[in-house]
Amino acid sequence: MQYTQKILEQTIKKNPNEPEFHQAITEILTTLQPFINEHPQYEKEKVLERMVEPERQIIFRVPWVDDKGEIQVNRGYRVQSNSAIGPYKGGLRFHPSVNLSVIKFLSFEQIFKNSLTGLPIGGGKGGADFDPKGKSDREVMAFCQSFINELYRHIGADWDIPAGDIGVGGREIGFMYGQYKRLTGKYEGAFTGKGLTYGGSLVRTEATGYGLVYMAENMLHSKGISFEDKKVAISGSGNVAIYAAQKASQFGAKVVTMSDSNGYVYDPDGMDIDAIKEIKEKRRGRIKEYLEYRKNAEYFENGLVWSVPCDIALPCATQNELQEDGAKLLIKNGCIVVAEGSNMSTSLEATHLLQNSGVFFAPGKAANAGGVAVSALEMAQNSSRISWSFEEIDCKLRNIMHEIYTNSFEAAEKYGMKGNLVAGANIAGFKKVADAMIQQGTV
Ligand code: NDP
Ligand code: 2IT
Repeated sequence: MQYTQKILEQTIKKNPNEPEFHQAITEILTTLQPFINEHPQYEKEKVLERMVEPERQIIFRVPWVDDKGEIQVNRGYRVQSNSAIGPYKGGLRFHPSVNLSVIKFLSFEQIFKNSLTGLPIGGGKGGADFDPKGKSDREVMAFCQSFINELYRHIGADWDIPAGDIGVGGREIGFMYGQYKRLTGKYEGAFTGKGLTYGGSLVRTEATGYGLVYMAENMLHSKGISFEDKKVAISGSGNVAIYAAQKASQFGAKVVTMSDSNGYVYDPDGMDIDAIKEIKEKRRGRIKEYLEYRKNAEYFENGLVWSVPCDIALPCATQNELQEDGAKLLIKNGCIVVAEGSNMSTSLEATHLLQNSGVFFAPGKAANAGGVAVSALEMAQNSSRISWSFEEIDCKLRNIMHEIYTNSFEAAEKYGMKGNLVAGANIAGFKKVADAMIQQGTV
């Protein structure tokens, strides 16, 4: 049996009931085989056996008091997967669907994503099954403080640097940073995505969405086209979706749809991004409230956002949000490019369907790496106690996305899988981490 297949089967057996983790390792290990065949030292050094086992998994109780005076208990996680090329780096997700499988898949993906950025950051991820929806600011603060009362001992500016993800934005990072500082007495860049008044970086808020559009721009350019006058379908209406929509619109495209977990809106005139920001960033409302802003817009409860015809699809909500039914609709409607804003947006079957139908597809670990890349730039600014301008960071971000595209494209081509950015990103991300692990001995 081939080495990658053997490790895949062993790992699935050893970690039962973790479907998201199984999916993530299946995608990576099945595409690495041609590369690993050419480099037998990885098997000899048991690099895959080591990589699929996180360096450390921390699971903890998070008790807090709600506004009624009742005690609530959530479960917190931090999975520190790999520190071969830098300190653990990755977001925190607060959502009721969070469990060990979800955090392990995100943490595993983060190893390769962070390596692709070309910056010195290892892979980690964390979160809790806490639902910030409908909670008061005080409840969110109480939760965040309790979460940090345990997590603080496992993180630090040179050890593990959390950031945002689903349900964790500027408000939550602020509360967590404040509590970290009280407990440790250290004013250091132990988080990224901080507010601009206390060490945050310009462009971090926009970075994932902008970076996603820069990736799609490279993909379109390879076909001799641009965003100008293209129709773009975006799922989600959170941080990634909003800034992807903003940049795509700036590039002359028309964003025709956005969604949340209740439904999607279709706006034939192109989405009004300021209205979405007002609803989601200020009011913390629902996407259907968009109808108050635009008379031609329509709202579809529980509908499939991928049924809206588009040239470019940018899934920006959550894992497995684009399945075979959605992929078939995109193909039927002539979609040219799909780039994942969310991590593992697409099921394995849907990915293959898109690729086999000639849709140019970019996986999240390449396409959404702009967020963590600017996080690494925030860390660099914090350590040197300086801040760069918006233009400077945006320019670095655009270059990083171009490098990720080129490195992924070339790696795929070199191993006989031209145009397969999934394989290319996995190979390019893997090589640096694997070589660093071997050079550091049995780690
Ligand atoms: P936000 O919490 O800001 O927004 C999430 C959006 O996705 C909301 O519109 C939310 O709708 C929707 N959503 C979340 N879960 C589900 C679900 N189970 N079913 C349907 N819709 C859902 O998160 P982000 O924008 O930060 O993150 C979105 C994705 O991008 C995630 O996969 C994340 O891992 C990934 N990502 C984020 C980065 C970042 O810098 N923030 C960096 C790289 C990747 P609702 O409000 O109804 O829940
Ligand atoms: O999935 C991701 O890359 C993130 N949520 C951002 C991680 C980070 O450390 O900025």
